[in-house]
Amino acid sequence: MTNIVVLTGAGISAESGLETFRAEDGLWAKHRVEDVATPEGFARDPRLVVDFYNARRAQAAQAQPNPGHMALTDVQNLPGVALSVITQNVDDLHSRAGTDGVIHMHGSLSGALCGACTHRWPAPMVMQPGAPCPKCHSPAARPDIVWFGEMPYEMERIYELLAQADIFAAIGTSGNVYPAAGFVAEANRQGATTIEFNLERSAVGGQFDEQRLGPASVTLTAWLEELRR
Ligand code: BJW
Repeated sequence: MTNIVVLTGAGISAESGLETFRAEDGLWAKHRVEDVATPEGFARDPRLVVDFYNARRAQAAQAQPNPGHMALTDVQNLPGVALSVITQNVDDLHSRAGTDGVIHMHGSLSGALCGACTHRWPAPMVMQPGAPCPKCHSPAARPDIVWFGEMPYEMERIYELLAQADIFAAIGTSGNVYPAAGFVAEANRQGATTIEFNLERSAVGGQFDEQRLGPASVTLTAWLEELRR
């Protein structure tokens, strides 16, 4: 059995029409990260933050999985392969492409989280700031998203997967945000072969054994064919 662990970022969903963060015309060119992706920003102006995620939830619901997402599902279904997908993305395009067991380390647009008691429940399409938690009734509903300064989800499980990986692949991520940007170093340390799929070399690109440059829809489809042989 070949254990493959994949880390995906905004680039894999770009061909589905969803904006990346750090492109010249990306999300961080239009919104101040301190305002919309930190707990302090949410405390200052919950309406601004909730509206930002309401708009992105609506966009993600309109988007469709692309051949890059599909190729990963096909890799997961190959005999002799165990594929785990860790995504930094908050859209649900991997699951809608049929990939199982996706780890959403930065949370999900489909979730709501109580800032008071940490209860989680499915988010409505349009969240309201100050909505009550269904469990503790505090007016503390927020999007279930991991903001800067907060601990990403399932870190213990992720490091267990990296320790068992024969191949680690990072797809469509700029390597600017930690701890995800540190996974390649950990996979190298554990002896995995490391491959980067991106339009260009990322900030941590020099740490990978191999680079596959081009749109993920093309490079992942080619990788699938290679693994099939
Ligand atoms: C294509 C393509 C195509 C385009 N095909 N490719 C100093 C040093 C080290 C760390 C830190 C530090 N100071 C602070 C930190 C920690 C901080 C951090 O990393 N900051 C950096 C900015 C330096 N990290 C955190 O705070 C994290 N938590 C943490 O560390 O907890 C530990 C802790 C907690 C408390 C106390 C002490 C310790 C949390 C990080 C949360 C990130 N959240 C965001 C927003 C929320 C989610 C959302 O709104 O969607 O997550 S930020 C944003 O960046 C989002 C993304 O998931 C994340 C990564 O972005 P990604 O996916 O890489 O997108 P882009 O746009 O950057 O890149 C797209 C790539 O695709 C590009 O390379 C393109 O070329 C490529 N591409 N089309 C293939 N068709």
